[in-house]
Amino acid sequence: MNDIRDDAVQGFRDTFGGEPVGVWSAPGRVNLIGEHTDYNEGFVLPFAIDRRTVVALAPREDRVLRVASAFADEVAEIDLADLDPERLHGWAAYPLGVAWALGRFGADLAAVPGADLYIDSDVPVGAGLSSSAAIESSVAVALDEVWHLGFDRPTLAKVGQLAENDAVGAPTGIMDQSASLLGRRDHAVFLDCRSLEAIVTELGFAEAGLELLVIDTHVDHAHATGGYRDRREACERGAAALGVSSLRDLTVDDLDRARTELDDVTYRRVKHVVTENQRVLDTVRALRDEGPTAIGELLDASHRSMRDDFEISVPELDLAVETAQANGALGARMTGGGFGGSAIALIPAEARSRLQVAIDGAFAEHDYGIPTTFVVTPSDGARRDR
Ligand code: GAF
Repeated sequence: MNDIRDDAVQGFRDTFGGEPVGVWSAPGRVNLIGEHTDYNEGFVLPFAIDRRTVVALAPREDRVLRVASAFADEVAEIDLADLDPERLHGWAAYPLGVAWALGRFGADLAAVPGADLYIDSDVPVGAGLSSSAAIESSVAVALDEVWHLGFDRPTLAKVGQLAENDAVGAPTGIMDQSASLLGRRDHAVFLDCRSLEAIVTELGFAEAGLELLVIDTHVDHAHATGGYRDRREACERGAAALGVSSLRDLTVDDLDRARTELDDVTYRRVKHVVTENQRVLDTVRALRDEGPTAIGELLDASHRSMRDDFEISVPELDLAVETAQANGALGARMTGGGFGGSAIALIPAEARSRLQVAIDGAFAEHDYGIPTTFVVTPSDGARRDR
């Protein structure tokens, strides 16, 4: 099998000539639980996966940034002095947006050299596994090092988020970049999105004979527009109507009052976030006290909440979840922003092939496109590889 780092180096040579000075990489993520809680200053529990985006980079003599990738035909080029969200378009807005955002966080972009970057990735795009955060995080650690900036990981996560919000135009939270930068092998990142305190939490899937199966439905999702933005606005509306600065300030004990004070739709959006925060805390406690076999029902409840209250699931995700649950999964839920993308199922390792057959069969029966199913393992976050 090809090593994606070799591919990136070869791509660099073919595109720019010469050799990169180094290769950096950052993973995609799966969110185990805690959905649409990050921008409500709540709790999330994602983990970095064994699919990575790789950046081969060399500084230049001049002040030009050039980015090329295996998944785009053109080489994007811009002078460092011209970096501005207005001028960044297409996929290049992710890496170049990071360069711009580093400047917004205090890097002196007038004092750094230009660079050539070649990007390759085996994080599936559009699967809800944060291929975008993987680009942002890999570019962030690479530029941070070659430009001698010395930002810590939580700051680089904010840099990636700013690039995504302002250069790409997607109003997303801090979860994905945090998972990609802070992930650790066999661990999840328990993040308090208000304080940004992160605790790496042992998962112990392998010791318990479990695997985490991803079911990529291939239903397209996009965060820049539509439902994601709408849900975020509903949460802000709900918080304002209930007199709190964010939904983080509410607990399940506040839901009776919320029901009487909010319209039905806003109430259900609020209810999802408030109960989901509690489920994250319960999952962390269950992992610690009983191990991963104890978290299945929490995953199932999270999915029901997203399907019925937050209304961000789609029939294909529901089918993936139900089929997994009916065929031996301990628990299953959609993961990520919703409206498409992937579901995850926590399964006994020996059930994997039976489950894959069952899922393919169910999708064929419904005339849905056959999903891609694969196992992911909790992996290390962004790093320099060479
Ligand atoms: C997307 C966003 F990028 C995250 O910030 C988060 O809000 C997630 O959807 C939903 O939990 O991945």
